[in-house]
Parts: sequence; C-alpha cells; structure tokens
Amino acid sequence: MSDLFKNYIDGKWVAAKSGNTFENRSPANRNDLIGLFPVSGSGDVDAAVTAAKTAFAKWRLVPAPKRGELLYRVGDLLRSRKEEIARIMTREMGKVLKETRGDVQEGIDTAFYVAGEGRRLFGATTPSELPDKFAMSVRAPVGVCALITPWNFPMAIPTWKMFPALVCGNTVVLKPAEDTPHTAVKLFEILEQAGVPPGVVNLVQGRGEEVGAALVRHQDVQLVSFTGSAAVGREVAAVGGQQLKRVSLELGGKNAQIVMEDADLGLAVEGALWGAFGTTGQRCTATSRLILHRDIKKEFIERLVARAEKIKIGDGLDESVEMGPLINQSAREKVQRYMDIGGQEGARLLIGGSVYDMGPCANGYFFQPTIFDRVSPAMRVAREEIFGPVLSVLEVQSFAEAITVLNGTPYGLSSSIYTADVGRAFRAMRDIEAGIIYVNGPTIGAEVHLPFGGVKDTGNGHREAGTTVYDIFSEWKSIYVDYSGKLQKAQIDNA
Ligand code: UN1
Repeated sequence: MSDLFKNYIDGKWVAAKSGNTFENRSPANRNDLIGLFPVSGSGDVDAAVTAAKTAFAKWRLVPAPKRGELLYRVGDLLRSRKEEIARIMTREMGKVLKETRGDVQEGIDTAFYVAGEGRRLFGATTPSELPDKFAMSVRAPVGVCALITPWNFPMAIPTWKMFPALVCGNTVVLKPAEDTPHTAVKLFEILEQAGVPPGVVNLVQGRGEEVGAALVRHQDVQLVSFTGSAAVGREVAAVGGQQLKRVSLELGGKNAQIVMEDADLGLAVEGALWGAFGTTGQRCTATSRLILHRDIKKEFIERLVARAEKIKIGDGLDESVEMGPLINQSAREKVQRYMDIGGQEGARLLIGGSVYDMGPCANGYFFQPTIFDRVSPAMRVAREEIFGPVLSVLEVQSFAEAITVLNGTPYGLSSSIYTADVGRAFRAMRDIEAGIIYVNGPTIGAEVHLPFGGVKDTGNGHREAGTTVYDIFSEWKSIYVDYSGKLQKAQIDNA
C-alpha cells in the first residue's frame, strides 16, 4: 500500500472530489514510489476558494503583528524539521541534500524576515496642502490569492509568496507543481501545527491545466502569483488581464556569466560550475551562458572542463553526490532535443551531451554536465531556456561586446560579471538588463531580503522577496482626514 495524501481545505485534510490520485515517483529512481496525491478539479478549487474567501473576512482584521507572530511559530517548526523536509525534497525532486537544506533554509529565512514585517508594513504620513487636514497612505490586503508554484524550489518559492501574502492579511490557495506534492504537504502540516486558522491557507494538488487554470479564472480569486514558464505565464496574464486581476509573474531566464581578461580565473571557474550545474541547471537563475573574453578563453575552458568532468552524478541523498537527476522524462527529452539543436546550429560539444545511466542511475532521469563551445548569440542554445545542466560558451573581444551579448536574449533575470576593474563593474551594474546582478559571484544565490525578479520576458514588472513583495500582496489606500469643520477644496482653496 502506498501512502495516500490529501488536499488541505478549510482546515481539514480531504480527498479530491474525483477520488482519483496520481503517483509521485523519485526522479533518481522511477521504482521508488513516494505516494499517491489527489487529482483535483474545479470543484476542489471552488471549495478552497470559498474557504479562503470566508476566512478572509476575519483574517484581514487580525492585527498584522499577530499575523507575524504566527509566522515566527511557522519558522520555528520549519527549523526543527529542516532535515526531515530536506530529505523528503531530495527524494521527490532530486537535487542534492546540501541544496534542499538550503531550500528549506530559504523558507525559514522568509518566515522570520516576514514575521518582523508584521510590526512594520509601513505606509506614509504626509502634510496636506490644506489646513486642519491629515493625509496618510496605508496598506490593505487584496483578498484571496492563488499561488501557483514550480518544483525546483518546492519550499522557498511557495513560502516567499505565501508568508508575505499572509502577513498582509490575505488568504491563500496554493497549487504546487505536480512533481513536488509531498514537500507541499509538509509545509501545510507545519501551518496547521502552528495554528493558522482554517481557510486562511488551502492546498489543492493536481495538474496545472485543471487546478491552475480553474484558480486563475475563478471570480473570487483577486490575485494570481505564478512562477513557471514564459509560455504558461502568458496564458495566466491573458486570463488575468480579461478579468482585471492582479497577476504577478516570475518566468524564465537565460542567465549569463561574463569573465573578463582581468578576472580571478579560479574564482570564476568555481562560480561557473556552481551556477551552471548546481540544481542540475534547473534554477530560473542558473548560468546557461558563459561569455568569455578571448584572451582567457582557452585557459578558462581547460580548467572548467577538467572540473566539470569530475562532477559526481547520482542520488542526491548520497552526501558525496554533487549533481542529481533532471526532474522527469519530458525535462530530459527537452534537454536531449537541445543537443541536436546545438549540433545542427554548429555549436561544438566539449563535454557531456548524453543521458547518464551508469549503475544505479539507470532508473533515473540523469544527464551529463554539458558544455557547448563556439556558440554565437543568434543560436537557439544561446537564447532559449533549456533548464538543464547545459552551458553555452560565447567568445567576446571587449567589455562592450560582452554586455551587448549578455543583453541579447529575450530574458533578464540574473547575471554575473567577473572582473578586477571597479570601473567595469560599475558600468556593468548600470548597463546590464537584468533584475539581479552579481559582481565576482555566480548567477545563483539570491537572498530573501532583496527584491527577486527580472526584466523583459522574465516577468511583468513585479519583484518578490525584499520589501517590494508587499506591493504585490497589498493595495494602497490614501486617506484624508479633514478636521477643519468646513468644506475645503484641494487645488482650489490654496491656489
Ligand atoms: C529559482 O531559480 O527558481 O537565487 C529560484 C537563487 C535561489 C532562488 C532561485 N535563492 O538561486
């Protein structure tokens, strides 16, 4: 008998109305069945949204510092179960334990950071232009928020949406990725244990086409926060646009690391390895392009390849393993397709390029660390998000060309430059078109108290994390209090 998991709606664990379930298997070993999870539909979404709508009436009136205190409890519980959840996450989505511990840590960091915000959520007071009149702006909750999240950060991303939503006084329905339902269950166990009131947080498992779509079009959902592909993001935005719903999108990336001829090459090699092959290249912030100055290119590639060849591939639960599998069969097929595309376009394969199925890896979705050389900016392997351990190397002759090449993709999430020249570093900070820029560090590793998001096709202008996330999850109210006892006319009486 496999473990059978449920949705969490209105404070109760319930099966999907259909009674159907789907299997969740480990990407490191298809024979490892983790459990059965509900195949939900629009009826389940309706129940969850109704619960969230009802709960909103009370939750919005709970003082924000109290809402924050609940998040301190959630943070404490997450911390006490960090190792357990990291192991569950590695088993279910494949990245190595060190990284899943980091993923849970990101949830813990967010919990404590956001909990403190319960005593801030600052608005502004400002003088009125009229006598005996007071002016201020305050934040108000938006209402029922649908959170649709990916599998690559199954704790960090749901929590960095949910906790800010809650502290602002919203209620939420989470639809986690089909590949990581178990981590979501763990998060909800903790929310329940911490005492989050029924209906304030709801979990509906299932497919994006059914659950996600039903949430996005539901009339009682005021806000959709989605992290995933640009293709799905466009559909979410279209429906949200028709309904004039607030939609926050966090989409793809084609992030590049520039290495100039004056850089510390050892440091830059380490950065490229971590950025490209950490999380098996499956971060929105992963390094998928390496822009090398021609003077150091040969030496850099030799050092990089020598290190990449030694990366130990395997089950992430083995502490000695450095790179786990891809998430599923279709992800691996996609990466394989890009091997053909790169080859046909004239890119040269330096290492990798094939599935990895040695020994115990035969039953998982493993792929070799792969590096393409002789990539030019117009090639698809230089422009499209592959979401796997594939790095495309582009050669440049100058700093100006490096910046032009870095900016030459439809995306603008993360970026990096390695240089010892402070002037170049500042010019890069000014001229790079990306939401996140690292100087002498890899493209991955954003911290929770800075804005996270990107420009161009990476999103629609919002920034999660930091203090900017509250502009997603709250409405501004401008309030004027006239205590003059007479009708005062702005722009007229004081002209
Ligand atoms: C993602 O890539 O989907 O900045 C999120 C990072 C992590 C979050 C990544 N803190 O790499």
